[in-house]
Amino acid sequence: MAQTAVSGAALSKPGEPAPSRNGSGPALSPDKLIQIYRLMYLSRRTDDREIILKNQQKIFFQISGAGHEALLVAAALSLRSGYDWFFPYYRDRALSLALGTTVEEHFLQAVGAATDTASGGRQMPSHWSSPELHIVTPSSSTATQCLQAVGCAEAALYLQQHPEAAEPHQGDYREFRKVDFHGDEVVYVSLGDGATSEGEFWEAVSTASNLKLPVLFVVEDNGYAISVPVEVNTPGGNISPLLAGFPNFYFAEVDGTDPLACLAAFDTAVAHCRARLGPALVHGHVVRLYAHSFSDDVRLYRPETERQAEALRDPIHNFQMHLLREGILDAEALEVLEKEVDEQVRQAAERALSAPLPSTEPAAILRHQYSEDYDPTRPVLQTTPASEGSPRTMADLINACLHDEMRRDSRIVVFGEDVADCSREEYLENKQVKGKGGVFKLTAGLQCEYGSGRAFNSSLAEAAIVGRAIGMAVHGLKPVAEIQFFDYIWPAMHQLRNELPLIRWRSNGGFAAPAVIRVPIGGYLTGGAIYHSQSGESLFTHTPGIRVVYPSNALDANGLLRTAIRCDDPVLFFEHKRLYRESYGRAPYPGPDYAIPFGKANIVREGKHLTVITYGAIVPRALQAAQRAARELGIETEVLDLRTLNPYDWEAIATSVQKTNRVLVAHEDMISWGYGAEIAARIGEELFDSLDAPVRRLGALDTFVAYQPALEDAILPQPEGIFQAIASLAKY
Ligand SMILES: Cc1ncc(C[n+]2csc(CCOP(=O)(O)OP(=O)(O)O)c2C)c(N)n1
Ligand SMILES: [Mg+2]
Repeated sequence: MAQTAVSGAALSKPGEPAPSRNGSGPALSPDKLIQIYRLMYLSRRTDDREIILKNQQKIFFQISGAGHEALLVAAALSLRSGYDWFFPYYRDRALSLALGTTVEEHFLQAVGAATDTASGGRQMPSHWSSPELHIVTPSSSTATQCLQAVGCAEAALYLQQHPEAAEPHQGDYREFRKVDFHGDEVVYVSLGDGATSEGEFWEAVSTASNLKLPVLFVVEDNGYAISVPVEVNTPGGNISPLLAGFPNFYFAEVDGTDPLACLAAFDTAVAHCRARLGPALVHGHVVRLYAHSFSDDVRLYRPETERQAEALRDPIHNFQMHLLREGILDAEALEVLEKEVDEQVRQAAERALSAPLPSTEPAAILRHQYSEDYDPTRPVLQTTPASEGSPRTMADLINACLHDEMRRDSRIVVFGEDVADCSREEYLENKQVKGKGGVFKLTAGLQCEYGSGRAFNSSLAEAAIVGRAIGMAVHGLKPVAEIQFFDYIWPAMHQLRNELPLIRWRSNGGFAAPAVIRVPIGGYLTGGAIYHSQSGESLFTHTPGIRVVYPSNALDANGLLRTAIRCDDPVLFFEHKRLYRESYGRAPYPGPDYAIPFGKANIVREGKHLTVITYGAIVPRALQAAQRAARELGIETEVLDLRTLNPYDWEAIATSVQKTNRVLVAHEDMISWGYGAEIAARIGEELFDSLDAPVRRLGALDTFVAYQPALEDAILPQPEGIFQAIASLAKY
């Protein structure tokens, strides 16, 4: 049950600044105060040196944390490096340094060195990443990190309740995904005032509140999002009062240029999260002393007067004055400290400038796109089906695979919209209801068997489903999430395009997010219409870093889902809705270890006159057309079911085309820019000498699927059309 809301009562209310340490908190030692100043100054000098390097064209991008230092040093000092988890914003240089990244590492990323520990020259500067320090590789997308932090915090709670899940295991992804958990870790995530307008921020706050997750949100409010002032982004110009209604939170609004006030707020916020009372949000009012980035000219939208007023709030200058005034440092000691830091920064920059650059060999560039440890295409993964009992549908065998794998691997959690049997557990316990288990019933019984902690309903928020899955996977779990319909995958597109497939590559192998996202897809539903019939797989095969699987029958679905779950890469697993309960392609239960390697096509019909390359719901339709072509025209068609679209089985394609010399690539998705375009182009390029006819393609009309069944029939490819294409190709 939700606990009573914890607002900022313990320290401050939204809209009111937290009291400074100077007033109420325990006094900090002089050493601590000097440490704070040193870190703040180090951060500023690192920015200043980067700006010089950018002016000299020795680095290629610069974005500074100038003005944010006090807030971020305080945050870092309240948390535990390498113990808590961090999803920082690009302004968080001071946090990153305070957690233990080195100035040299900052410069190595700025020059794009091979030895850039965060990304090997792949990510811009100020995108820190460190597996040891638990600084999770960031993208440049504003606010995507919030949902990932939420997922990471969910994993922290899950592991607290299921410590056995952390145990190592040989033979699947677990061999390579060590789980590092403590039971009371806190997850830090920060963002700017502008980024709070992103829906993903609100999805994250909402989920963290609802699930009482140990997430510490930090809003670094510098009053601008590039040139857009805060009142344009935030109704009323202040995010704190807008957030105040979320239950379970600890809120604090602080002067983010005062490190001591910040420290007091963070100490309480972190304690709230660590005690598992819920999330916290610290809203710090900071200043952006430089332009948004090096490419921005602040004079175009901020008058001199405003900039001068802001300069008076420079946290470095003001804290320096504080230390002098309080007698913590005298002018001489201050000069010594600053000289030391200046020299440290100068030397670090010099070393970074002579660092080796990354290899430009394609193999080196492509490294870490996928797991180097676990190859899901290995032929040895293929096992023989046990074939127990009577034939069962694709829906049955996917459900059976989920049951088997959850039994075998306690790191698996299943979630999505409506996937639970029943969120109100008491209805199940009192046997008042049977339970739903998915709109297609693919997840039926999982909650009843494995508990509500392992199979549960998400909120209706697709970005959150995928973003949370990423955060869980980063912290070692194996999320098997569901997007209810492919047609509604789009809110998650940001996470699916810019995040999930990139975690490993952009961190140069430092992090991985081997989540499985199951997605019912496709049409032929008679009345499915525009929003329950969509295809669009090529949008995802065009995104490197994510495996794309698309089975056409029950046995393949079972074996491929098992490989998807056991492998160490993120997988998009498409399930054709029309095939779920089709009589075509049913199979007996193949046993709990049946698996099929990725990238291995299946010849579902042998033939010598031409080849049809296809997948999904076109497989049974192509078979129907091939049988008719044999019967009526004596044409023997070979039908190749690709089964996985990334990777795909080029060897099988080449072998078949070299045998038949004629090829039709057929799919359900629209013809233009579809998956077949790539396959056809490659055949034209590499197998031209084997062809006796132009490569043909067949797909849906270039439009969405209409509701009226006659229109649906006319829009989607039908066996008749495939038959005609076969006949004309054979004649060519
Ligand atoms: C999703 C997304 N949209 C747009 C951008 C381009 N962009 C980069 S930073 C930025 C402004 C961010 O402002 P704020 O969140 O206030 O952070 P600040 O830069 O002020 O620290 C924008 C629009 C982006 N990186 N990501
Ligand atoms: Mg801002």
